[in-house]
Amino acid sequence: MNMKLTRTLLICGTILAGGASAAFAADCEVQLRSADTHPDGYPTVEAVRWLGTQLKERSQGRICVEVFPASALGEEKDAIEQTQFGVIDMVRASFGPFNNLVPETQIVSLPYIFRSADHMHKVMDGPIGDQIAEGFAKHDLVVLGYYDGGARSFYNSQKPIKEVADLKGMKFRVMQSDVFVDMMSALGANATPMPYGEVYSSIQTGVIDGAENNQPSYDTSGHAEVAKYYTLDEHLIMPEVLAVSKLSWEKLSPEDQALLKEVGQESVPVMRDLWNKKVAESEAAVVKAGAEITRDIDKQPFIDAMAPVYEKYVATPEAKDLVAKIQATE
Ligand code: GTR
Repeated sequence: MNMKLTRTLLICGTILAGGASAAFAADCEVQLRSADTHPDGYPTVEAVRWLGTQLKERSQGRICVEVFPASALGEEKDAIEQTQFGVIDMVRASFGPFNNLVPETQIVSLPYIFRSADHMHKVMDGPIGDQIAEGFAKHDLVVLGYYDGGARSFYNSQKPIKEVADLKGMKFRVMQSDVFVDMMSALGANATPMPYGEVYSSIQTGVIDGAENNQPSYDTSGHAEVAKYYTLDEHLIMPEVLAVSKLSWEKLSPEDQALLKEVGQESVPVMRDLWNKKVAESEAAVVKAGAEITRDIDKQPFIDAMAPVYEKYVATPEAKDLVAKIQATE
């Protein structure tokens, strides 16, 4: 175990043993702690809180969930590891930081693999989503549901990006995943993988020129303040996941497992509804904060530039078959 993770585990151990547990109702037999990188009010945070309310009600007050927003339990990648170890019970995260750990998440994280959010929902809510859940299970994570992550686009502090050539030589933060490092080099830019919480100051101090994300993240992280050029190239429509630690899952009775799975599934449309509202709100908020949005770009050259990424990640007959199935999903 690396030093940073050990330290995070220790800090979390202290939080969990002390202050946070006081927030749980005394009569809760089972207390589940859920990590999220986003702040209060963000659709993912509020959807898991909704799940907690349902769970408490439907278990007659026996099972409680407390959401720790704003990376209070560590940055996303560390929170995922701690959930695998059972230090944290639940985690809501993007597929990105899972890519290197759970290879089954890679194909659905490829740039431009989905035509729309609706296409992504249809794929993830069907047999392909179930197959990917088996991949998570191999790493001690039980999938409760797949959330929405909108469409990720580039933003930077230097200039409007109108075509692929504009990205040449620029430095962009990506999530800690090889897929996105390869994506950036295919576009002629440089990738700097780093945790979400370091992006604001890295842009501000010029360590990187920009990053990429959906509008709600661009808005709530404050990145729009330091990187005002946002281009709607929508290179990544990718799923997010709400998962439970296998260790926490196994402590539940089969009836409670079924209840948790049920409310987890029910939280999916709740989240997606909150999401659609938030996207509209955030678009207005970033413009108000001074963002300049480049909307009318020709996406085809961006799609074409991804050919080497597809060659690398869609190399086996199984991977090719999966891509064909995704493309054929209506
Ligand atoms: C957001 C996503 C987060 C996190 C973040 C990032 O869109 O919801 O879970 O992955 O992006 O870029 O690190």
